[in-house]
Order: sequence, then structure tokens, then C-alpha cells
Amino acid sequence: MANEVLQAKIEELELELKNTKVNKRTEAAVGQLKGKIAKLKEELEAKSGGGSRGEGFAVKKEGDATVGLLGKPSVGKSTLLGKVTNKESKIGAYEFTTLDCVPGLLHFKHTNLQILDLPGIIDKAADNRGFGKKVLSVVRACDLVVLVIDARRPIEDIEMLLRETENSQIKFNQDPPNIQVRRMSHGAVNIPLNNSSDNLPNEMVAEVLKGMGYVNAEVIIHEKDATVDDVIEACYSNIVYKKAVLCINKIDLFSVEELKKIRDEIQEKYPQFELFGISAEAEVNIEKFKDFIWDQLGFMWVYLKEQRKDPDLEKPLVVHQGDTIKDVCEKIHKDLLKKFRYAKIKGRSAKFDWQRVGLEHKVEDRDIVEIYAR
Ligand SMILES: Nc1nc2c(ncn2[C@@H]2O[C@H](COP(=O)(O)OP(=O)(O)O)[C@@H](O)[C@H]2O)c(=O)[nH]1
Ligand SMILES: [Mg+2]
Repeated sequence: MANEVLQAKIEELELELKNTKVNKRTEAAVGQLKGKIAKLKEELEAKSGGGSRGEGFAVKKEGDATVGLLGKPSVGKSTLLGKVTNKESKIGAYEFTTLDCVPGLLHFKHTNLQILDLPGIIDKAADNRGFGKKVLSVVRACDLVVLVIDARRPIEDIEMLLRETENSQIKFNQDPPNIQVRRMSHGAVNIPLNNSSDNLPNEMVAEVLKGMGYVNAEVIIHEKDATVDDVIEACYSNIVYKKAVLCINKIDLFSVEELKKIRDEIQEKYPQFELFGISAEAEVNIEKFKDFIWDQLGFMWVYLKEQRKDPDLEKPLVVHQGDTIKDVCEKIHKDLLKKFRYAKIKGRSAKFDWQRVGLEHKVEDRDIVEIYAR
């Protein structure tokens, strides 16, 4: 089908969906309709992608983590990149300034963070769908996405960014539905487990899959309150789930009271995002912003100590939230694990100073660790 035909078909089905009253009698048909629409959209996406995934802006990953700056043109991404990294990205008071993805490196608290100035996301009207795909390919590589917003029109900016990223199969601060869908070679649609059968009967799941073009499949629904949309989401292989924060730029243009109002409004509408206000140009909160990013990436420090010596407070070992003594050992030396006997620990994760712990013990920020090996 040509793109126009696909688009027309999608619109036709969406209209049908809108006009269908959902009740017990129609819900299976509605499920199938939703599945059909999702399938056509996926087809359209694949067709208008304009080339393969990763083409265009593919960037080599560098450093300990990659952070993407994503936002409309002219919100101040390039200015921010210039302030936090060694990189000068072209800055202009006009739209469409960053046509390519500019990477910069930030050395901070014993880590190297790669910061990417991503191409400005623009409204659907000016957008071609393939463009979103290219951005997606870079977003895939990011450990954290910073949505950069202009304080003068925050809600509008956020809405647009979320809409466009959603259309590019990117979901922020959200877990994938706990549903497994596997294509099979035979056996029709088989649903060995459905913990949501109260609201989502098996017949309905089967209809959704049929709509999406699955003839034989196995579906396992671990989730308790799964919806039709969750089932559709689980069928997409292309969706990425990313951690993201909101960075409100240009706060220099507002008073403290005004900013509080802006902040409250955003926080109320988008509670799933952490919020941080800066002025890239006036250099307000830039250092704190680095700290914020670092924390959001889940980095921590532990100090290593040799027996009968003071801990090395100059050069901490960078670890991740949730890391254990095992991870610490692996970071110190690849052979240490084999010789490991126990560790002694002082700090937040210890019940008492120099508590003796094993490999599974979770460390916390600023712990002092002494490893005993054979
Ligand atoms: N008032 C104000 N202007 C800013 C700030 N940061 C950037 N700008 C201006 O916004 C315009 C666009 O900035 P740029 O960094 O090129 O935006 P980008 O398209 O997102 O990369 C430029 O004129 C900047 O000088 C800020 O914190 N406050
Ligand atoms: Mg720019």
C-alpha cells in the first residue's frame, strides 16, 4: 500500500473506533480494531522511515554514560552543551540551528559523561516521520534523556516532545508492560497465563492479536491490570524505555514567584518527571545541573581502603546504585573475584563500622570498602 492509502485507511479505522460504543458486546471487535490500527501504523512507520535505523546521526558512545539533550529548536540546547562541556555547538537565535548531532564530553566527579546535542524536534507539520526515526536511533544509545524546555512555553513544549517521541516509539520513565508475546509456527493464539482476565478476557486478547496480524502466538500476561493498549505495546519490538528528566531553561526571564508557578504547573501535569531549572546563557544553576544529571544517572562513589592504611579519599571508585561488593571487585581487578574472601565496610550500608560482608552486599554512596583476598 502506498503511504497515502495507508494513512487514509488508518484514519478510516480510527473514525470507526471513535464511533463504536464500547460495551461487553463490542469490546472484542474494538480490540481487533485497535490491533489493526496499530499494525497499519507500524507499516507506515517502517515505510516512511527513509532508510535503516541508525542511519544519519549515529554517534559513537564514549565515556561512562551518554546523556541526550532533546528539545525544540532554540530552547538553548547548544548553549547548554557549550556551558557544560568542552564543545562549542553552533548557537543561533533562529530555528533549525543544530542540524546534526554534536557530542561533547563532560569530566565530572571522576566520570566522563558524553553529552549529545540532539537535532531539534519539530512539530509534525514540519516533520517527516523518518526524521523522528533518526533521532530515535540516537536516543536508543542514551542512558538518560534531558528534555530541554523553554520556560516561556513549557507545557506546549513538553506536550509536543512527548507526542513526537511517543510516535517514534520512545517511552519515558515507564516500565514495559509485563506481557510476553511470542510468534509461533502453529497452534493459533494460545494464552497459558492471563492475570488480567477480569478486564481483559482471552477472547479479546486473541482479537487484538488477530488485528495485528498474528495468526499463531503465545501470550503470557503477568500483569494484573493490563489493557488492550498494553497488549499492543507488548507486540511492538521497536519500543524503547528511557529514563528522562525535564530541564527548564531560560529561567533568567522570570521572577522567583513566576518560576514557582511554572514549576508547580509542570509538576502537577507531569509528575513522572524530575524537574530542574537553569539558565544556560546567564549560567544559573549550571554546576548544580551537572550534579543533578550525575545523580540521575545513578552514579555513586565508594572509597577503597587497604589493610592498615587510610582510605583513599582522593580517588574514589565510581559505581552504580544497586551495585554490590561483587561489582566493586570486578571494577578493581578482573582476577580479584577469584581470590575474594570477604569485605569490611564502613558507611551508610554498614550496620556498624567495619561490618564484615560478602559479595552480595549492596554498597551505598561514600561507603569505605576494604577487600580481603587470598
Ligand atoms: N534568555 C535566555 N536566552 C537563552 C538562554 N539559553 C539560550 N538562549 C538563547 O536562545 C537562542 C537559541 O539558543 P541555542 O542554544 O542555539 O538553542 P538550540 O536550538 O536549542 O540549540 C539563542 O539566542 C540563545 O542565546 C537562557 O538561559 N536565557
Ligand atoms: Mg542548537
